[in-house]
Amino acid sequence: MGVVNVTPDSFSDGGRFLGHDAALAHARELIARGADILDIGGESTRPGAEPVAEAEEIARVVPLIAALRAESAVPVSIDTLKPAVARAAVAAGATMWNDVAALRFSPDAPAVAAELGCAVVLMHMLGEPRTMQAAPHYDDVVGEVEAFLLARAEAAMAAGVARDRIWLDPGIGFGKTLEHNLALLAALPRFVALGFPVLLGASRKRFIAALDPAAEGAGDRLGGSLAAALHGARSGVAAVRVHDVRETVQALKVQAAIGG
Ligand code: HH2
Repeated sequence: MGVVNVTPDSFSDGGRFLGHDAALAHARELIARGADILDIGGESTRPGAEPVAEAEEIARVVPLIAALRAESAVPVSIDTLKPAVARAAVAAGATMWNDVAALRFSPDAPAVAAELGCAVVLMHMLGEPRTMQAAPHYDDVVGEVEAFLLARAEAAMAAGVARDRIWLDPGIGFGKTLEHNLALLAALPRFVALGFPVLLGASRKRFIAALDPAAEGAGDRLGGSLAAALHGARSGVAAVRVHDVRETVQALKVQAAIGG
């Protein structure tokens, strides 16, 4: 799963059009480099990121999804907290809702997921993005994340989401210390054993810099990202959410060929 962010505010002169064109070019590149799924997001979930209004988020992601649908069969996932954005994205051709709030952001989220009938990624996050990294605490991080994910899967199914549409994600970096992230990574086989496809998002995350303080910025975390992706694949995860698609595909091919 290749990450495509549509964030026009990251360009000096702003403007939705620049964001759209750059994101479309990036998406095409990720497809050419071997992505099996594209995860498109119009709102950053980084701690301290500015919230984006619903209409603005829709205006960012829908034209991109529609443009991709017109030229490619690659499945598209919409990375959003908001049911209205998921609805608009699915109408434009997305087939997966990646919700880092696991359908908790709004009360109608589970019912909307059921109605849309798309695949749904339920990710664990402690609290909300603004505060999640403020002294996260667990007595048993693996047990608590597992219980949370199973409870969210139950809530989704109770609202009518089909069991075979549900994916789980332990949420690396979302309200976790280095030790929590490492414990969750080590426990991936336990999450896989729950019987739902597991998505792992470890690419370029800060825990890599914590283990390698010499790393210079998020772009200098490729080695750690590849190590995590290979570990995820060996643990049986169904997909890895990554920025460096070409390098990850190559690493996974070599590991698979060796038979590890
Ligand atoms: N991580 C980010 C965003 N969405 N979704 C899932 N299911 N799992 C993840 O681990 C995950 C996710 C990280 O987001 P952000 O820090 O905003 O950066 P980017 O979108 O560039 O990865």
